[in-house]
Amino acid sequence: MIIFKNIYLFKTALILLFSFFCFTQIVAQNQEINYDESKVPKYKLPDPLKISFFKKVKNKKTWVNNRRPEIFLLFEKYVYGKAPERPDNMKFKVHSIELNALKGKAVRKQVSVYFSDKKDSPKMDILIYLPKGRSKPIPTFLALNFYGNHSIIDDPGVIISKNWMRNNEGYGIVNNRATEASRGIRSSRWAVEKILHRGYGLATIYYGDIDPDFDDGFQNGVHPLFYKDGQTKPEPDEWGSISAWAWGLSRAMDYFETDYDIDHNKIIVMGHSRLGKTSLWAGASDERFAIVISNNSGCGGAALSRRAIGETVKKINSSFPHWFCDNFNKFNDNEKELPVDQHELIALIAPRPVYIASAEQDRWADPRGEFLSAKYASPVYRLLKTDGLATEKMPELNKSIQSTIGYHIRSGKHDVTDYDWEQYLDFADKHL
Ligand code: GTR
Repeated sequence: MIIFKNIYLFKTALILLFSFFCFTQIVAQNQEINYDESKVPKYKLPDPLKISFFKKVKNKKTWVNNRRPEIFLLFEKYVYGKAPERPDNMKFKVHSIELNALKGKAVRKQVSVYFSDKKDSPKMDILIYLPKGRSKPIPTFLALNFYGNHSIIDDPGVIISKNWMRNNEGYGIVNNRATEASRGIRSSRWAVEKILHRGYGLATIYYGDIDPDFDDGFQNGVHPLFYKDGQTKPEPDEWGSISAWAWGLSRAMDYFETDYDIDHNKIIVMGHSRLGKTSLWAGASDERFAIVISNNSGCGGAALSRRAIGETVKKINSSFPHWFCDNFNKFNDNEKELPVDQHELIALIAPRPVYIASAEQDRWADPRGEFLSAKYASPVYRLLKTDGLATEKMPELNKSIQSTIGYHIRSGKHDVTDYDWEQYLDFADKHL
């Protein structure tokens, strides 16, 4: 009886001890997240226009031939990871063309891109809407989506994605698969009619077609296609999921180059949140994209890493170990050692127009850090004879800056709204 009692007490003590340990861990984790501007560590950003300690980049030639490649390689090696070239045996298949989609307002195409010629090759499906009755190739927005092509609009003609998807009962996603109930569930984020009405096309791809967004040690998605003999996961400087999603955007661009209805010289790559990080990396790594748009991209996107406010490098690497390359872990709680910061990612897009959008309540993404990246990329844009960002101070809410680096901070939360799309359409009108 005494022994029984002691074991019982021992167990209770263990449970209490364990609960206390978990509690302190949670408190410690929450304390790590800083939202207080006065607690941002003192930081010094790498200068995109300094080639070494002594040498300044003074002209376009040195930027293009020396400094830009240097910065690009650093991002590739330490942040996103190196992606392979376009596969030689890639195939496109146009499945359907509907000339009277959306009550006769649009042409709808659905195209598959097969990443290899193997029978069970991974593929991605591109859904394309183009305004009707245009005689010239159409400038087109390209954006990845989170819940399948069928989720962006309630159009019964869109093929329902069959791939793995994060469960979400409210969105009709059951057992990690989309259902009929998923049609149009994300339509509030896609101003399809507005885009078409303004004379632009819209192309979208489910990002999970390229790499499903969970950490499986890179066994699914496109990664295994490129493993060398005996390789089972990417090397520390090879592509994580963001780099793979960006690579997929470039493969869509390969298709656009073959489609005469689409103006492949006027492709605007846009993305929200993790897909905003992706659109920036796509724009930096593939200069065929004419305009790049980042909507609320935050840490690892437009926000400066060294500010360590809201989401930090350590936090993002522990929540999403598959997004960046393994080398990025070296900078957990150690942002000052990063050989680059995110203003240089924006600079890699120069002189092409880039638009960065923040949301007031999206403090996790550090709106101020997103603005500062735009600002500190400006010297490179100016060196390349554009106006860069035409303001020194963060603009007031809902006021769009439409210089070659565009920026706004909208009221409201982490989201994509019609207001955001209206600014992007004006920006495209102005700069294309
Ligand atoms: C969050 C993540 C952010 C952002 C966001 C999203 O959980 O911390 O970096 O990417 O997800 O993509 O919706």
